[in-house]
Amino acid sequence: KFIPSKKATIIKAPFSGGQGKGGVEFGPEQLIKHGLLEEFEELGWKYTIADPLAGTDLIAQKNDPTDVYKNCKRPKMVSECCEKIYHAVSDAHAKKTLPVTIGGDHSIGMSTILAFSNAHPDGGIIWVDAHADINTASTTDSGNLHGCPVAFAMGLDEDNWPPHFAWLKQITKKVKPSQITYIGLRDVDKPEKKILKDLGIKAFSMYHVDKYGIAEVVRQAIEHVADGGKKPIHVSYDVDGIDPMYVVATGTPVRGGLTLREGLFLVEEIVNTGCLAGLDIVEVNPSLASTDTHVMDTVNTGLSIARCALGDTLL
Ligand code: HAR
Ligand code: MN
Ligand code: MN
Ligand code: MN
Repeated sequence: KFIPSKKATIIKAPFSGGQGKGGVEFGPEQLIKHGLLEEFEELGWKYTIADPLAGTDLIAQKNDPTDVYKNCKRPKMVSECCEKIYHAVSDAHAKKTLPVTIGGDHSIGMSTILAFSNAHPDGGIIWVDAHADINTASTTDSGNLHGCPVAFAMGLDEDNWPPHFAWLKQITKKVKPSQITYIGLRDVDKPEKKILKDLGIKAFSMYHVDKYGIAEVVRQAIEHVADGGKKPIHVSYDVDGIDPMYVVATGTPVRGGLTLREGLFLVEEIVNTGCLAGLDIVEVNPSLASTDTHVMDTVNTGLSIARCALGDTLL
């Protein structure tokens, strides 16, 4: 409904500055190596590829010891790269294509959901994750900005932002708390719980998935953010939302997550509304598994999410 023809822009975001571990920058090339582009072709999608971080010296920036601000790690790197990704995703929306942003760590979610909500001010965001990623620049304990993208996109605690985020401050239309909901939460920091409560953000944790079942949870999520399927939907998919038994190769695994089928079913249901208008697949880190089988389990999970999002059905 919101993507008039099957046209996509694949945005490569080989970014790892939002957290400390190496390897997540290889997510895009691994997904492409193992068949991402062929999925688009087989399912009848036309695509172009954007590479907004090409030419950026990501290694030097990641290792720059001076890039800190209070507790925040690498704010300059995160800000500069996220600005580039924001523009690439905004371009994809302007061309009426489906932006599919391939991470990289989840800090880039600040860019994708801001670009989405500026392109679709009435749209809704479903954030699939073990984590809420809504720490502010002040509440983050780890200092890893991949734990903060939702807070940045909402403009929370702007007064304490590292100065590098001037471009983001200038974007006046921020993501509204009523525009987003979560599925899969099970590791939420204490200050994040307070933010979710204070702002009245609707969140479906693993408790809700167990209690009501994934079908009811995703129905309620679509109801909440997209009027039951009348408004555009962006899915920001952190693969650690799915249980580590399926997704080993990710930076911050938390047991007790979605089964593989629950994780795919929710995408299928969102696609069935015809409202999918943006997708991120993040936190695939091929360096964090001890066997090739485990790497491929994780890469294949990312590929399956994409396949579901592109409308693959057996019947
Ligand atoms: N809440 C923790 C922090 O702020 C962990 C955040 C972690 N990780 C992610 N994002 N993979 O979902 O550091
Ligand atoms: Mn995340
Ligand atoms: Mn996570
Ligand atoms: Mn700019």
